[in-house]
Amino acid sequence: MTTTSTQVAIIGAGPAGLALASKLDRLGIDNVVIERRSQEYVLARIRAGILEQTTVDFLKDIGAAGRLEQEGIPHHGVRLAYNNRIIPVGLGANTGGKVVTAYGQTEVTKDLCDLRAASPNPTVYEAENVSLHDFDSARPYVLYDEQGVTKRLNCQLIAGCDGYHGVSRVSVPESAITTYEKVYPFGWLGMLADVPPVSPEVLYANARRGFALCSMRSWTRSRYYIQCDPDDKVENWTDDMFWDELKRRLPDEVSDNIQTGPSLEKSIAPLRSFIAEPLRFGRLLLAGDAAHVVPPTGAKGLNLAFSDVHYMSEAIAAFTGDGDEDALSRYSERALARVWKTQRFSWYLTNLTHRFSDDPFDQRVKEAELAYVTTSQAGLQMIAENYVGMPL
Ligand code: RFL
Ligand code: PHB
Repeated sequence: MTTTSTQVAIIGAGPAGLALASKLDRLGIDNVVIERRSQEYVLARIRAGILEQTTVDFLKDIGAAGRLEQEGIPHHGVRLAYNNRIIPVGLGANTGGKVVTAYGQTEVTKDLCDLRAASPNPTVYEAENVSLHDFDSARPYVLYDEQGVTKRLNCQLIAGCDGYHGVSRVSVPESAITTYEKVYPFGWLGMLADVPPVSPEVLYANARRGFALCSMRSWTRSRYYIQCDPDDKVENWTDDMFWDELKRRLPDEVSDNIQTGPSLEKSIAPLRSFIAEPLRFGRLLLAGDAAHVVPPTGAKGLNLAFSDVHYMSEAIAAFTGDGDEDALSRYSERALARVWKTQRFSWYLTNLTHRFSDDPFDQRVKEAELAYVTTSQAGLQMIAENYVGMPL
């Protein structure tokens, strides 16, 4: 077995792990990233599309925003649709000028990988049997297999950035962790197609047949979603079936103008709300989907990963620089305060826009709530403030 050491072992090369690695590079803190999959696999995942300003600022700060500044599309508003009507919700107008930016997670990950490629600190892809040890002591370490050889990485801290299905959170003894979970009785069927987006801003539609969402990756590439059965299979949906169902759920003025075309990708994602508390276990810190999952309504998951990394990098700097142990616990408190508020908004918007049952009463109450929040200044402001993201 070969043994090496670093200051921070980062588990996972998704957006949270790569963003943390680059931030630590800038702070002069040594780190190693250990990822289970290949780089090609990581770069092929199609997920989020909407970045809060704080996420854009973070990417600028670490020097990963060059392409984003050229290609990202600012959205000054978001749209809610119900009962064949579209209600624009001004983001800038209701938040003193804040906006969100359409720029795919795939592109963010590529930019972060390119930045990482120039780092003197290593990234290990296709690491097998990753396991975390002794993080309740001052000498934690990580074991993993690389091309059949077992490696040991000694470190001061472990950052668990390995997503919902990762090894970090489940390494914590059950008695030390509290989890909260809500699994929704539906999923999202997503489709990517090279057709111009029908709506210049993200449109969330509550329809009696179920939720639909119109988004974009560029002015020539659209991303659409429809609520589906969580056990449904992509193979059950031809492109024509998808387009037909999408159109049925959108107001006439949208469906009459939608341009259809062959899908580049289709996938089904389950929806859940999940939080693990705290985010610090001795020398192990959790960030991003490893610690919490939000339903995608509201576009918050990726953004939460970045706000965690912002708080975590401050804590790591205080710990490695000044030996400030308390900073690690403050990380957990600061990050969780923002996570719970964001979790609330994602849950709220999911309830407001999705079909949970066949009961017409439920649907009418949602329509009444939509009528209320979209005609009340306070309601519009609440949606806009949350959509652009809580301040750090
Ligand atoms: P990731 O992206 O899951 O990355 C974790 C990485 O860890 C690796 N890994 C391991 N590595 C080593 N050892 C192990 N044992 C490991 N186990 C796993 C994995 O291979 C992976 O590379 O987590 P991270 O970095 O925390 O990032 C979170 C975001 O990816 C996620 O929150 C967003 O995609 C959520 N999300 C959205 N977020 C937004 O902010 N805006 C959106 O518009 C948005 N839309 C979405 C979404 C998620 C979706 N799906 C598919 C769940 C739309 C969808 C459909
Ligand atoms: C996306 O563009 O993929 C997207 C946009 C808004 C959401 C979720 C996903 O709430």
